[in-house]
Amino acid sequence: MLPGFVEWPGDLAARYRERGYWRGRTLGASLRAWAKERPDAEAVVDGNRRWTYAELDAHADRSAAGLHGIGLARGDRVLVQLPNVGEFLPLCFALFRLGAVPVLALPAHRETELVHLARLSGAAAYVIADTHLGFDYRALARTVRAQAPGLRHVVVVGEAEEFTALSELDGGEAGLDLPEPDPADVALLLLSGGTTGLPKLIPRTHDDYAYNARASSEVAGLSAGSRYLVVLPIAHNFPLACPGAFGTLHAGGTVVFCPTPSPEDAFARIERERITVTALVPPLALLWLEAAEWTADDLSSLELLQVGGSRLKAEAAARVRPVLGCRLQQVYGMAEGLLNFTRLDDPEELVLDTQGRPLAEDDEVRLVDGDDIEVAPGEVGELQVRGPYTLRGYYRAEEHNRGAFTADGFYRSGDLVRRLPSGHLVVEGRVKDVINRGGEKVPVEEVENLVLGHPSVHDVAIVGLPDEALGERSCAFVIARGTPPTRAELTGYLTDLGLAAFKLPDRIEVLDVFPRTGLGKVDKRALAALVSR
Ligand code: OOB
Repeated sequence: MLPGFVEWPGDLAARYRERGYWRGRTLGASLRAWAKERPDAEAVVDGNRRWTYAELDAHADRSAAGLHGIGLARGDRVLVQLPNVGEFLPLCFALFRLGAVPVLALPAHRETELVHLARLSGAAAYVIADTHLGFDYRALARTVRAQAPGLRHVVVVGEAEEFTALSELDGGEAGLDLPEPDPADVALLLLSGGTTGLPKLIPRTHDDYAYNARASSEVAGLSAGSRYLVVLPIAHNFPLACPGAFGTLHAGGTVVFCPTPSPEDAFARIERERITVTALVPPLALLWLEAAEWTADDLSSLELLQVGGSRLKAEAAARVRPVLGCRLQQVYGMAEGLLNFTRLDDPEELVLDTQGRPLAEDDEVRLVDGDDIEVAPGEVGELQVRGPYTLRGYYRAEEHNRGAFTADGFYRSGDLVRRLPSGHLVVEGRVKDVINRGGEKVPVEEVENLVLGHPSVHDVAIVGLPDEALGERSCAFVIARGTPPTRAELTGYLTDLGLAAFKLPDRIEVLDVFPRTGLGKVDKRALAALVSR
């Protein structure tokens, strides 16, 4: 097993196998089986490029051979930072077949995150696109490599400059006979939304992630006729496997990549590719609902819209069917594992007003108070969970894990949740300090620490403020040292440090002192109230 991976205890692992959650098949072998079943069916579409299942399978083999050729081997970690491009899939399956472990960074991440991820994962290689939406990832790779010398290779989709082109690695023979990785071992590392400081790494095994994709595919009603549009960044758990790309391939359907989430790009593809299903975060769903009112594009092929990542308001939920002409499925999930879905046959009020119920019968969900005691039925409590696809520990984070899990192995989600008699959950808030900016998670402590480095900042407290479009927006309350910094100065400073744009404070307020709680902690509630007044 990958050193640093926290395994499930033996009795639970045995139960998950016995009950058919874990089937002992790697993700690489799954693709082999799908390709055997339907070699000529369309698997992947990116613009005018199309791969059948057989082509995807062969492409993954060639990439595996090429990556093996530059010295990548079982257990190596590979930092992957790609936008929504078709190459993402053959690359991932190539790594799965090698037993190398992709670490899935988001395209929005910059120097701060990438250096941290490269060092924490000990990655041997870094895969990027040449440019995307005007940003040159090769320049980023140069900076990252200078600070993370463990990165032996930079592999580029597109124009490689001094680095290695992925197409060059793909060009060889596929006839490599690789030993099959252990299905119980780590297949990939996902990024946490971030609670304290920089992102943590979430190990997902072949067994658990295959279940995640398969069961999600069933609960979303996917079939061989399904055509899934990848709108959210493919590195995120939701479009990757809930059911996303992997769940669509499991069902025998077609995965279509969309380069940006704009209604223009997406609607054109929905019409042209007869898209049946996609997944959005609430702010995008709102944008699509607006745009759909006037679009000339034909969206009639859409059957299902999944929305998750942050709380969808009931009023917006109610507009999905009348405006987009498709069903809504709310999804409350986390990269750490647990997924909740509203079911396709749920009564309307549950679909509109709840965030769904757990995917697996063996998802053990409990709602607790501050002393870890279960709250009374119907009361709000912090959600704790353990189950067949929920992690037992972050990768290489022994100390953090002591606080993030209970003694009996439940993950403390930090979400405040209420349970209805039907088992459906309603997300009411959070106990952890994260701003949920329309599904993008801003780890407050990380940003505060960086802001504190600015010469004109004496102290800072970052708070989420309610926002009509995004749900929450970030406001940095600053106590200045000398002349207070403007927002432009501060965001310029943070951008130069290499911070992702979505983490930049949306607003700056300068104060002389912070309100404090009885314990002397900065009173963030009072800060938020200052602005709303
Ligand atoms: C998804 O995953 P992450 O890891 O980016 O974020 C997880 C956190 C949850 O703990 C919760 O705080 C929030 O995002 N969240 C929601 C929500 N879905 C996620 N809060 C309210 N309502 C919802 N529907 O965001 C994610 C992963 C897989 C599928 C869907 C979303």
